Amino acid sequence: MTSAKAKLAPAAETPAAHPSLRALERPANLTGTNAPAFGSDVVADTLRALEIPYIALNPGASYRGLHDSIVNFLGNETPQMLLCLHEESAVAIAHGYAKVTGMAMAAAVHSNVGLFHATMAIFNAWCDRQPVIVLGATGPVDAVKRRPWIDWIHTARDQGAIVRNYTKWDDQPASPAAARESLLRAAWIAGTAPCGPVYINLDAEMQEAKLAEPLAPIDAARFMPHADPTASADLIADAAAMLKGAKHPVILMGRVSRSLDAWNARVALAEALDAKVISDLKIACGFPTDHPLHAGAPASNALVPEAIAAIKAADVILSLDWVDLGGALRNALGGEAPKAKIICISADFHVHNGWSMDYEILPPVDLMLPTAPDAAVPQLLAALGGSKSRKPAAVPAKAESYEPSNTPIRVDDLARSLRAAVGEREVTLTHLPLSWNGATWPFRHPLDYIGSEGGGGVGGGPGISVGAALALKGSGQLPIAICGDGDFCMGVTALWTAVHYRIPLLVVVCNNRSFFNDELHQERVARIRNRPPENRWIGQRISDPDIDCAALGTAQGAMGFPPVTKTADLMPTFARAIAAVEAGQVAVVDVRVEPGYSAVATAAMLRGTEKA
Ligand SMILES: Cc1ncc(C[n+]2csc(CCOP(=O)(O)OP(=O)(O)O)c2C)c(N)n1
Ligand SMILES: [Mg+2]
Repeated sequence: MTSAKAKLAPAAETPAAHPSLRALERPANLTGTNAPAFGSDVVADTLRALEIPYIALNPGASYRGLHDSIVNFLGNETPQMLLCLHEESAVAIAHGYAKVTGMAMAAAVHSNVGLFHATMAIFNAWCDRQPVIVLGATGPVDAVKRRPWIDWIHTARDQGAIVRNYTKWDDQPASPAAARESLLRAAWIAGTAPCGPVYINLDAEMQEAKLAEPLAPIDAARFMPHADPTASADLIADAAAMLKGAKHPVILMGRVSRSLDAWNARVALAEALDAKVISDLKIACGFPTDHPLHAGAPASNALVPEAIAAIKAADVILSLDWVDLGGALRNALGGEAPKAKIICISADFHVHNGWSMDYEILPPVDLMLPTAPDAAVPQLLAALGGSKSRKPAAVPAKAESYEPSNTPIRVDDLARSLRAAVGEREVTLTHLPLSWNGATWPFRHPLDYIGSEGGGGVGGGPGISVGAALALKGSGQLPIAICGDGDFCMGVTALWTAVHYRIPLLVVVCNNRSFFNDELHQERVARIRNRPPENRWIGQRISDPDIDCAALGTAQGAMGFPPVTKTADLMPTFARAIAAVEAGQVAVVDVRVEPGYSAVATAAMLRGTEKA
């Protein structure tokens, strides 16, 4: 199991520490002081001790002390600043970085107002159980030190309250020594499973005051004890015995790491058990989706019929930290209690609270292993006597051939053309739109797909993708974000940060000129009420004028490819865009798709309206 300590790998060893990026925005005429002289120097020094590679930020006077310390005391290195045009993208970038690396980088947001902007992205990271260290500021807390007006409106009694319900921990340290301890604790808590965002609010006065005396040095690594949850040998043995006796076992593939070893262990476990495996596009891929044991396609907003049939037939269900186990059972079985015995591997309950219902339905569980799948799967495999020698499954060719035509574009055409254009390249899908059909793009490696935004907050796609692309820079992996037009328009300015810091990324806008998901909701309500469903588009369509998404990309400095309206034009456009990304650019392709979701997803959203 990875310890919180191991997750804090030196910046130089992370894929993000790319020399071309580090060469940017070098401060001039540094005085070369190496001892912290101000409160904020201590904060900066601690970020360095934690080997935080980047701090994505939008600036503000509340943390001008820290800003100065990072630039002029640290020399803008470890952490290096990544300027963002919106706090939501600053946090989303840190979130995307964590999704790929499993490690926290920092984001800094100004006072209460910057934090207000950051909230949705913090919520997304919270629901996605990803570590992010959010720094903020307030004050001066001492009222006599405040400037008139602005310092007063930007000081709040309990600023952490804005995000306390969807962070793992928050603090407002009152001295440099307390700030150092606070940062160490924050990094440790954020990086200990179940991971999540943390928030530290730094008093402006504390940052700007001269240090009265130097702080005694500390060894940051000693404050990061390994604390990930583990399961006892007895529980592992009980689970192995239940699985061994199963005739129709099913594995629900939930939150797991991006480790290839852990991926291989899950494949070995499924093969040893001959278990059907079910996965979901809400979460990063955890198992090859075209493996013969994978039941149908991964779920988009609904389980596919093969997955439902597998759950119905199951005698033992093993949930590997599946998001919403109770919901999956209800989807498959209606209200019926499952006949299958349920083994749940999850430590998620440690972060459940009374405010956010992201803990979902309370599921029936016959055996609980309160740990993370990455730790338990190899133990289970060993208890089962290792992997079964099984004829390896025939692996289909990487790219299927696809014959385009002159017809309007459906989302499946976009997927097939993009896959064909990508060919043999190693690709990471950093985001997928709600309209995606999981059958169109198989996942065969843990970096093939990093999952959704977590909290269902539309607008997270571009920022998360920039953060993921930052983590992948220089790795040889081609990052591709496929965003709905609604998602893209809300988060597009994150692309400026990617262009500015030379972070290559391909963004494909799946542009149906609508907040289409909600058209289906309006259709549902109209049908139930016996009202005209044809009005579903009003208040939903983003047309007249259509948004020029390529131009929005160009405005951020990206290479914009004007609207593609025919399937025949998709592949050549994607080929040019991929070439641009491989040359180091950010490319945006605006694909005008026909509104519509897959048959399974549409049926799920309109279910129950047939008789009206
Ligand atoms: C911040 C936020 N606002 C609104 C919603 C409600 N919502 C859910 S899906 C959706 C439509 C998103 O549009 P787009 O990204 O274009 O995807 P499409 O549904 O068209 O495929 C909306 C508005 C949300 N989930 N999050
Ligand atoms: Mg749309």
